[in-house]
Amino acid sequence: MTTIKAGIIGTGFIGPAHVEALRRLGNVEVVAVAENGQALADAKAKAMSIPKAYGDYRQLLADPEIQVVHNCTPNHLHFPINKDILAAKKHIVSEKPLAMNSGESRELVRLAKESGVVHAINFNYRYMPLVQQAHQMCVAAGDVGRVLAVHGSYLQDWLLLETDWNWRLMPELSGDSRAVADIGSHWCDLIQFVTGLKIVRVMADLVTIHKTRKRPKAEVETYAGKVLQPEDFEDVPVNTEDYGSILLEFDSGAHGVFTVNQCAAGRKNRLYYEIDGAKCALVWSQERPNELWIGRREGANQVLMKDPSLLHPAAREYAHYPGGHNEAYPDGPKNLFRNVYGFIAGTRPGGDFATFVDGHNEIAICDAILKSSRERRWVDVEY
Ligand code: NAI
Ligand code: SOE
Repeated sequence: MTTIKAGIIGTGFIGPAHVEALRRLGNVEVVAVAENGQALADAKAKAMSIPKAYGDYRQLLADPEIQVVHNCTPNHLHFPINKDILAAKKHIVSEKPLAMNSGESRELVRLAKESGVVHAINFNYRYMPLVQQAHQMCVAAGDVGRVLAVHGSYLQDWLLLETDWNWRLMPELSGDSRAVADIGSHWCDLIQFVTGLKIVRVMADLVTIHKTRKRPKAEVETYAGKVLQPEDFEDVPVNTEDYGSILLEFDSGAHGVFTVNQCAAGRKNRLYYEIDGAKCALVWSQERPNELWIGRREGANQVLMKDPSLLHPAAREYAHYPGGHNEAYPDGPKNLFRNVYGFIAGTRPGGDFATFVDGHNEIAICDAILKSSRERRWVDVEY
């Protein structure tokens, strides 16, 4: 088996998750990381036993050994760095959201098509076994029947307190939308993937719960282990949404609604959807990823536990362990990267991973949601 060489730009939370997932594939070697400065790059490369460390991502792009580059930097760097990766003619896996607005993401789709490289975006939740099963039940097998309505939510509590702080609270780094762009992006991508339907119109109500937050005056890392005092903070106005509820219309005429909230106590990473079909309903929650609830009118409801022997054949290859041996968050990116690198290696046909087109589609929805919230009316999505 030929080994494919990869480089990772950005090694905060998600960068190391990419490294770990790639290492589990067996045919990929992560040969370099790039960080914001040489000292950080050296420290992260050493911690992960990665041979090369670059203090500027452009050095990584100039490295002829590297075939695939993963962009795991904060949102404002997705557009410029993705552009440079494409110009360097490297295959690319970008973190979401693809860019800061649909003008940028449209441009990236154009450049990706021109460059001829393989392009993918980490909508990781698509690749969990029971999400694939739900997709098969809705789209391929016809088990669910016509989708009548959809609802769901993506709830977290890590920004519940006014003292919670992160770069995602700064629009210049994160974008004009926060909760919708950060987690609503996953929900919209997932519901469209599972149902095979496209969101065409939205009506949004976005709310900033904490209009002012208390930002630590020094880098949060430097406070590790220290109990913060009132004088350690400064008041900062916040303009992006903590909470949003969005009515949806799909291209089939079906309607739906979802809520995002990053101030929902006790909910850690609860991506949840419920699909009401003409034949049955499906419910899946990211916090209980090994269970798929199937609701029926004419018979008993069921909970399908993840077990490869019980899944549709096309979903089975996303489940790597027998029933009762649970698979979860880290397995989503691993399955995605298997599909992407398999396509690059010529061992898979492609068509089974989210691309920059999906990344752009999600941003077009996000732009429409922002417009709808500003203008207090239904808005068509302009893809
Ligand atoms: P983070 O803040 O933990 O990490 C970002 C890293 O990028 C930091 O190590 C920072 O030093 C580095 N960086 C900043 N400027 C850089 C530059 N010029 N060159 C190289 N590195 C640079 O952020 P986190 O949580 O890892 O998020 C990164 C991105 O990944 C975000 O866009 C986020 O939306 C996405 N994400 C996606 C997830 C998923 O499930 N698909 C999960 C978490 C994050
Ligand atoms: C923070 O809200 C975050 O890490 C997002 O950025 C990810 O995309 C999501 O998967 C988990 O939560």
